[in-house]
Amino acid sequence: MTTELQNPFELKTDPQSLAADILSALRYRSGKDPTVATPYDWLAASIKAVRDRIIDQWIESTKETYEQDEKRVYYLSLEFLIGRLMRDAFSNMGLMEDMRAALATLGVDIDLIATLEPDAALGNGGLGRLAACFMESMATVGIPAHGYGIRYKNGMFRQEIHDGWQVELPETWLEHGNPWEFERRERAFEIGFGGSVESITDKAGRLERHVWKPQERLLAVAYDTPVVGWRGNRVNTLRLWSGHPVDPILLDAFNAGDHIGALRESNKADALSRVLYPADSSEAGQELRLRQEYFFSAASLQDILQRHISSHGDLSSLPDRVAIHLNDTHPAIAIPELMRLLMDVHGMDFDKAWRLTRGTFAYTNHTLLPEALETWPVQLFERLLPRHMQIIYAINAEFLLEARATGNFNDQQIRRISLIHEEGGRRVRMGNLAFVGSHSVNGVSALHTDLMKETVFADLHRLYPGRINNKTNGITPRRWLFQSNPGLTGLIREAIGDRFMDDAAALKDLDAFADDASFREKFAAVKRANKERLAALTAERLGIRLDPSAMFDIQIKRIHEYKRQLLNIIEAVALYDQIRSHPERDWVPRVKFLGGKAAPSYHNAKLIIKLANDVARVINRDPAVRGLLKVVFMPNYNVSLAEVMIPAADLSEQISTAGMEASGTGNMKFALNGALTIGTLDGANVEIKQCVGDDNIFIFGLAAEEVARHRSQGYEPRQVIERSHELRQALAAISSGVFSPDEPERYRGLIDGLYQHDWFMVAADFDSFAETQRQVDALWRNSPEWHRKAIHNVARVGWFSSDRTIRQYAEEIWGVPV
Ligand code: 26W
Repeated sequence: MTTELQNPFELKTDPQSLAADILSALRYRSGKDPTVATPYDWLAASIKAVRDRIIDQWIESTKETYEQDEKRVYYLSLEFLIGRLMRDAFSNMGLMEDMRAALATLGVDIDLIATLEPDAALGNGGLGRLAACFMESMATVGIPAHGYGIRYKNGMFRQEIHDGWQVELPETWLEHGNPWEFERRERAFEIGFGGSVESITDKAGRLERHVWKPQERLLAVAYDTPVVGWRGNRVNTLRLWSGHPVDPILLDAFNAGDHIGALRESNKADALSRVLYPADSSEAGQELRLRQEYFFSAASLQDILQRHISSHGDLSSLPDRVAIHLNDTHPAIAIPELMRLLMDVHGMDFDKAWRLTRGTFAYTNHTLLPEALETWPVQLFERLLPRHMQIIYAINAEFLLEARATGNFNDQQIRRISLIHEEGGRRVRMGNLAFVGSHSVNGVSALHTDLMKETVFADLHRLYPGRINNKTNGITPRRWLFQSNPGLTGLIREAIGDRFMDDAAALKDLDAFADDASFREKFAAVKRANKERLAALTAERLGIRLDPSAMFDIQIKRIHEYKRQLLNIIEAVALYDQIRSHPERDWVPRVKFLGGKAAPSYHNAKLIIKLANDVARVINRDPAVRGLLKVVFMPNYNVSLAEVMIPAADLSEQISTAGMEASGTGNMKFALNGALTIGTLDGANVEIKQCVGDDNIFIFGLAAEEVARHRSQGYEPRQVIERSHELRQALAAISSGVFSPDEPERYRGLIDGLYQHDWFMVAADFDSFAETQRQVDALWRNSPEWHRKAIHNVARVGWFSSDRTIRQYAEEIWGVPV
């Protein structure tokens, strides 16, 4: 029997009580009264009023987990791309309307203060955003989970566009404090680096154990943020680590007059959680990055083991009670770290430690791009983490023996699966380490998982068949429909009731309304209103006036050659040329939006941003195409901007070179908000097509196996370009400086690359893309048909809810009941 203690503090949630609590928070926590309160004060007070209600639920959730002795999930990720939290939390707690009313009685507009909340941009792109969607879904479906990451003082950089070029500026998201987080000073763990390894022997001289004596030490201090699930059912914890010095100030040095040297430790510790690496694919091969990876993995493991021991006493039951998930290889160092803790600290032998470790870890791969597969120089590893390097060698010896014993691996194949890459400077392969140290390895779309089996992990898949599995990505409908598109959400509720709000698959009921003319009109009116909102934002930020009745065609994502923003821009140039040459034709008015950040060191990506801006300037000024074509590069693309742009899209551009986008999740967000997709058969596009039906999506271009065949059998882009008049003209214009009269040679190299190798198949796919765009135009002219298809998209993508994805992880990987 459990004794149900009533919470004596239970807080009321009517607008009057909320208003009273907002005033109380303003007065007693910020020391302000309404006459002097700034909008930031109102924001903080509002958050705190709701936060108190969340805490009640938070404590309940934690108690439940302990009492019912449930298996816990730990999601380790170097990135959490959260965005704003206020709307999310208010809406999941069911307090949005009451808070709106409460604030209104105090003369405060909730929508106004909502825009003051900074984005928590602790991630680069898809991988980080997925982690944020997963955190929300784990709380929603009721899984006892913790997210672990780093509390970066500077998250993703702010992008400004100066004269068309990307300029990176630090984003100071903590400037006004962070009312969502709780600092847990007492939750601090020591982290070491460097030093040496001692072997302890018994009296007979037999090796007893190894002891790592690190040379540097610092503290990881926890900061907790509550994560509220839908309808406030469960509240989980996102625990982010911050680096702190063991000795904040070296007094001896200070007293000796070395005032700067005295702060050395402090600065070193601070550096660990200073800034997010802004690279989402190219190798971030710097020492600080490896230090960050170890720092947060080691802190998280100490925390996890401590919690496990306090409730279970002994580590033998670890895999039965704990699932640790590795979001890509960034936390893969946790594998040798757990081995070290089990062997060197808890005295287990290698075999037992290895069994427990493999039973506990699971790994998700998010990319097949060779340059994004992490490897670290053995030398660096030995210097920073000498004991881990020994353990990696031991793991390697063990598993290569296993591979040889099968008789299925020749020397060359053994070299390929080894954890150590031996050619040209020895390096540790983190992907292989994550693979062999986990009981499950998953891809993020059906195609990506198949390609994993056929390419990067082909040999390891042969050795451990059954370990690779697929978990197609998903998105949370709370943020990406309910909060970002209240108009559409309201319309759907009117039509099919509220069931879809708890089960996204129930959106299916909307299918029947696609043939209902009056519903289609209301659907179109919602889209129109969302487009007006985006047009207003564009006017405000860029001074560009847009006609909301034009087709809004949007490509927003990180700038990368494989994502092929260049293909999109070249097609815009070709269209521009066509409109000028044939003004008499019946052109469909279009606004082409682009947005996204380039890694600061990625030259071509930055050049593509400049090209987008150069092309936009010329086209937008040309009276010959006025009202027919506009190009807009939206600066500083982030989660909050996505929330405005996605609901306003008519056409979603998902045009990566087939085989290169692991999944994509923007593709899902657009479809859920009623945009039609133009895309390649890549990533999750393949499964979106299966769900929405072939007639409700525009597919073009080479398939993945055709891309592979082109690459292996020799592909001559020059010949392709010679054959396509439109493409040749567009490339000639860009290459000769039509869009860069101030520096006519600016794009010569970029375009020459297309002639010479065209690795990303821009030329190969151009004609197919352009032709498909004209089919898009044709459909646009038939507005009822367009909206019919758009409604089918909304109705049929419920499967891409991250609740579904998380349930699959829980059942098929973590062994957690849902
Ligand atoms: C070494 C630096 C680095 C940093 C981040 C390498 C690679 C990454 C990530 C794997 C990049 C990423 O965000 N990948 C994206 O993950 C999404 C979620 O699964 C997928 O939808 C995208 O297709 C994939 O590009």
